[in-house]
Amino acid sequence: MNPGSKCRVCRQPAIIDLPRHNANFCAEHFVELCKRQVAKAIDHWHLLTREDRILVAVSGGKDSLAVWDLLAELGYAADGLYVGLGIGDYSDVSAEYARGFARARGLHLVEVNLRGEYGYDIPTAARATRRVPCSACGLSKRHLFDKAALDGGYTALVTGHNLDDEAAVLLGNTLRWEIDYLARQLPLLPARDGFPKKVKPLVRLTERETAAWCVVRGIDYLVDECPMAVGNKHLQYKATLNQMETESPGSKASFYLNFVERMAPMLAGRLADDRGALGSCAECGAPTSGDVCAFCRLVATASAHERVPVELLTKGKR
Ligand code: Q46
Ligand code: ZN
Ligand code: ZN
Repeated sequence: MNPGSKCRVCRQPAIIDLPRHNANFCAEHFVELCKRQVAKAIDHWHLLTREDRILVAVSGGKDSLAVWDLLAELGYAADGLYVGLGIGDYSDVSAEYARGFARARGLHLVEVNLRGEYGYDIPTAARATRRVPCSACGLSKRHLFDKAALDGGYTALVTGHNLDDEAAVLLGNTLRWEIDYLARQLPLLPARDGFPKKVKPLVRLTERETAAWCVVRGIDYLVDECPMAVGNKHLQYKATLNQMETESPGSKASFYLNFVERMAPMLAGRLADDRGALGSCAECGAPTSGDVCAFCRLVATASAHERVPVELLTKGKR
C-alpha cells in the first residue's frame, strides 16, 4: 500500500489496500466492509435465519474466530465447537486460542477430544489407514461436527471457509472434473437426515481480509498452519490463484462466485441424486450407505493402532 493512502469512504489514513475492490480502507470502514460482505452472503444465499441455533466449528485459527466474531457483530448468537485432533503442540496451542476467545467474549465452547473420547488422534489415524492425514482428519471432523450439532439441538453448522479456501478447492475439483464434489461446493448445504444445514458465511472474504479482521478487532489467533498441511495440494492451488489475483485483481472472487451463480445450478441434480436413501450405522446410528459408517470403521482401525507421534509424519517435510 502506498504511504499516504486514504480510505475510500472517509479520506482518513488507510490501513489496508484491497485491489479487488480497487480501494483502500481505514479500520472502521474495513470493519464495515467485512460485515457488509458477510451480511450479503447470508441474505443472498439464505444461509441463516434469526431462529437458527448456530454452532461454529472453531479451530483457533483466524477464519473460524473471525466468523464467530462477525456473526456476533451481525446479531447472530452462536456457540463454538472445538475438536481436539491430537496433532501434537499444534492442537494444544490451537485449543488455547479457541478457549481464550470464548472466555474473553463470554461465549460457550463445546469441546470434543479425539484421543480422550475415541482413543485415537490424527497422526495415528493417518498411519493406521495409510492415507494422507487430511483424509482421516476431514472424515473425523465431518462426523463429529454433525454429531455435536445433532446432540446439542443446533440447526446450523457454520465453518470459517473463506474465498481462498473455496476457490482452491474449486480449482482442484475442476482440474479433475470431480462433478459430485463440485455439486456440493456451495455456501449452503441443506439439512438432511436430522443433521443441520452447513453454512459458509465467509466465502465473500479472502484469507488476507479475515486475518486483517482479527488484527483490527484485537483477536489473538494461531498463525501457524497445521503441520500436516505441508505438501497439501490446496496450498499449491492457493499459490496459483494468488499469482493470478496479483496480475488480475478480482479473478479469485469471479472464479468462485460465478461458479456458484452460473455452474452450480446446473449440477443441482447431482446433489439430489446424492441424497438418496441411506441406512443407519449399526454402531453409532449415523446415516450411511453401508452397515457401519466410515467414521466407526476409522475409530476401530485407528484406536487399535500403536500411537504415532506427529513428528514421525512431519519430519523432513518442512
Ligand atoms: S487440520 Fe486436519 Fe486441516 Fe491439519 S490434518 Fe489436514 S485437515 S491440514 S484444515
Ligand atoms: Zn474510513
Ligand atoms: Zn458409525
